[in-house]
Amino acid sequence: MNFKEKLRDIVQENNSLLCVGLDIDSEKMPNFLFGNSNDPYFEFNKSIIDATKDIVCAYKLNMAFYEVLGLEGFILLEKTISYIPNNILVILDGKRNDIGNTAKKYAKAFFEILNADAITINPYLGKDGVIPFLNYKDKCSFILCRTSNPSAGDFQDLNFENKPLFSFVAAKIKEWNDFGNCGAVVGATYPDELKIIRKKLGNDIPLLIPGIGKQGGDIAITVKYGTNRKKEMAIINSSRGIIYAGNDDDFAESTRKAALTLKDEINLYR
Ligand code: OMP
Repeated sequence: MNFKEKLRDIVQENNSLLCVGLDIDSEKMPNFLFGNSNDPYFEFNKSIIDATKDIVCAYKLNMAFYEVLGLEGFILLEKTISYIPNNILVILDGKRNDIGNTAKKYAKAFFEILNADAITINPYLGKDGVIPFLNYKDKCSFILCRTSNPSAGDFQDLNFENKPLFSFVAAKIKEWNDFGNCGAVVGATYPDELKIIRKKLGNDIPLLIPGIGKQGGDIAITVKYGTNRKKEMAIINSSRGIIYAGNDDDFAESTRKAALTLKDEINLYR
């Protein structure tokens, strides 16, 4: 089963476009876990997954929060990915890329060694840096198109022939989609840009949309502009706003509540 088939199935099964970001951070996690458990990070991830696995379509693990833990982080990454039920998508967010020969190794590491369903990649090196990822035909590569951060426009909005750079990236994503396995990352914090990109990419390219929750993206507009004609093909991510919803020993219940509220709000506008 390829990525898009798996996405359609889980969106239907859990009736959800919600992706929960497992961006683990000891400064924000419940303190008691560090006193009570000899594997606090895994306990945390396990609790979040158990509490949300019936209401999400994907989990996104941002590599930074695992790499910062060194060897322990890599082991945690593997353990967490293995714990995620097979029907739920695993997105590894590393925003990697390099020359083709090196990109091949990144692609192998993320898709074969860590067994991700999808990854985030940077298009700055052009086509030969992207092809090694796209050669994994059943996986999905979400290509950074218009990011959610305040300085996103420094480069992404630069104008050529009266069009912003991100619209050229969107055109390339469409062009590179020979195997139907390209996706695009577009921040919810820039709805006008989101609208332009969805229109350019059509109905069949999935968007990974972070920027909801802590970064303040509007849910109604995100759903309106980010989904396709069938109100699908958008994976809407929230990390801190969900996983740090509670700090006491009932933190997993708070997380479930926050995830359910967001999932329902997304569905309200579908
Ligand atoms: P919260 O702001 O806590 O919901 O986290 C957002 C997550 O999405 C983090 O892992 C970010 O690194 C990631 N992200 C963005 O916030 N903005 C982007 O434009 C792209 C990403 C990403 O690729 O996921």
